[in-house]
Order: sequence, then structure tokens, then C-alpha cells
Amino acid sequence: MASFFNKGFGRKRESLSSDRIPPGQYETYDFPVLTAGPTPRIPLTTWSFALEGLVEAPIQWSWEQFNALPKQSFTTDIHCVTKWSKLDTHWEGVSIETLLEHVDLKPEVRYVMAYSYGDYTTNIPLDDLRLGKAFIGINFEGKPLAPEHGGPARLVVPHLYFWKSAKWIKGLRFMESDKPGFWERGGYSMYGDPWKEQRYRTDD
Ligand SMILES: Nc1nc2c(c(=O)[nH]1)N[C@H]1C(S)=C(S)[C@@H](COP(=O)(O)O)O[C@H]1N2
Ligand SMILES: [Mo]
Repeated sequence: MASFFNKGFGRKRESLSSDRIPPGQYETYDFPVLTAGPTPRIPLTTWSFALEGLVEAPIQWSWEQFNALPKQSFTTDIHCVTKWSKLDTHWEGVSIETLLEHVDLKPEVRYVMAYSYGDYTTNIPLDDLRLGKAFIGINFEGKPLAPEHGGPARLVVPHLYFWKSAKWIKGLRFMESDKPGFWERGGYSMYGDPWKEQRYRTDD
């Protein structure tokens, strides 16, 4: 009887976690670092984060001001286009929805360009950042986010391939039409849905 239950339980757990691994991905337990170029070091005294582009009035926060915004905890799975997925990562940060309470977007806004210290950019549809789907992560697994993973702050958009989660985030630029960011100009998907395996532009 006991062994019957053990087997059943084991199988169930296995299928649960594999249901969360998109096609062509494998599960990893460490946290690989993937950066195009050197890791920027941003002193908190000069760090700032802006919302700009097609907004009635752009806004910029200092580190101190940003940290006074309401934070939330997020548990998410992340999927890198180089085929690793990591389940149940724990973050603390400020949801994009919370940030959007501070600006009036022009009605024509449909897309966002996330831009980083060190010149990395990535494009995301506005709707994919709203309703708690994305956040600016500042703590990871209970500690301040490490510089190689994008600390002091990175965008996290868990439902898209992880290249959309810009490390060392500096701001979001609101746009009317879609434009390719850094990897997208290099041939990666404009959208990057891991469940549809949208890795390259030819998969869109
Ligand atoms: N600023 C910046 N953000 C970035 C990148 C980068 O090179 N620069 N790489 C992207 C890619 S391809 C991935 S898979 C993830 C990797 O995040 P990690 O190094 O924390 O695993 O960050 C994304 N965000
Ligand atoms: Mo990636």
C-alpha cells in the first residue's frame, strides 16, 4: 500500500514540474549568468529609473524614492532562450502596474522599450507588462539582487523568454509602434513566447 502511494506521488510531482517546462527547454537548479558585454556597476547614489516616451509627464525615481514604492513578492518560473528553465524563483519588487499609477500614458501607446545601464534594450507589448504580469525585481531569494543578475534592479517578465527581462534597468520608453531591441535586431523574436517556441524572428 505504502509503495503504491509513493509511486503515485512521485509520478504526480514529476508530471507537475514537467508541465511547467516549455517545449525544447530543460530544468536547471543553478542560475546561469547571460550577459552581452561587461557587468555595469551602478552606485545607488546615482541610480535612477524613468518612465518616458509617450506619457503626459515623464517621471524619474532615485533609489531612495523607488524603494519607498509599495513592493510585492513574486514566485515565478523563468525560461532562457538558450534552453534552461528555472522553476519557483522568489523575487521582491515593484509591479509595473504600480509604476503606471504615476503617469498618464498617451492613448496610442501599445509597446514599450525597456532600456538598461550599458545600452541593452528589449521591446515588449504594453499589455504584457500590465496587470501584475511584470515587475522591477530588486531582491532575489531574500537578498539584494546580485550585480551579475542585474542588480540593483532588473525588469522581470516571466511569461516571455528571459532576454526580455532587462538587467540593470534604467527606464521604460512608451511607444506607439513596435521596434526591435538589442537581441531582436540580431534576429530574435519580436515577442518571445516560450510556449510557442518563438526564439527567432522566423518563429513569429
Ligand atoms: N542589460 C542586459 N539585460 C539582459 C541581458 C544582457 O545582456 N544585458 N541578457 C538577457 C538574457 S539573453 C538573459 S537569458 C537574461 C539572463 O539573466 P541572468 O544572467 O540573470 O540569468 O538576462 C537578459 N537581460
Ligand atoms: Mo537568454
